[in-house]
Amino acid sequence: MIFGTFARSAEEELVSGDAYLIKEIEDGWLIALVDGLGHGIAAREASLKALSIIDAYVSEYGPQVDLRDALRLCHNGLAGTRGAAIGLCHLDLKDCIWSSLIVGNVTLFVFSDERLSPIPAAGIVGYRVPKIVHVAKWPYYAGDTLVLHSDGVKEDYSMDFPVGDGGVSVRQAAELIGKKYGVKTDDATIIIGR
Ligand SMILES: [Mn+2]
Repeated sequence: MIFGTFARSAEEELVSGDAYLIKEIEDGWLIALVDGLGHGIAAREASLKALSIIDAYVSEYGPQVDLRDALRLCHNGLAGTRGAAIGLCHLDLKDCIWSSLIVGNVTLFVFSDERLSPIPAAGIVGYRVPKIVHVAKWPYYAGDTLVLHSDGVKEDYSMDFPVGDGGVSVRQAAELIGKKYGVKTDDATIIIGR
């Protein structure tokens, strides 16, 4: 997989309350996007804390990651912070399976044969998350394109340009969408992988 990203803070802020991680692990990838509640320094504090928890967990477990365990660790670790929306995605290239878990306003979709978009669970990591959070799983096919973005990027767009072979690069695609659909009043982050 090759990834492209676009990230910028809300117009009136110097730092972004969004944070992301794209980590190559044995036989796959772990991609995480965290949107700390609100924006500014307190939001950034929450998102960076979540990110360091996820990074440490994934570094330890590698391909054996359990997204529910990662969520539980974040939920406990974020107590006392603003809290955050979190999107976690694991691509297992050995068994060719995507897994994802999302709590709050983070959007994930994968362009495969069709457009797949797992439904996020309601909640704020650090405050309240449902007892059981669904982990979506579906097959990976070579050429699948992943798009993961925070709610600072408007959802009402279609990806009306080709990515990859003969089209724009994932980096260009992330920048195009981020600039065109980014909301000025919120931190905007988008990750595209293919
Ligand atoms: Mn946001």
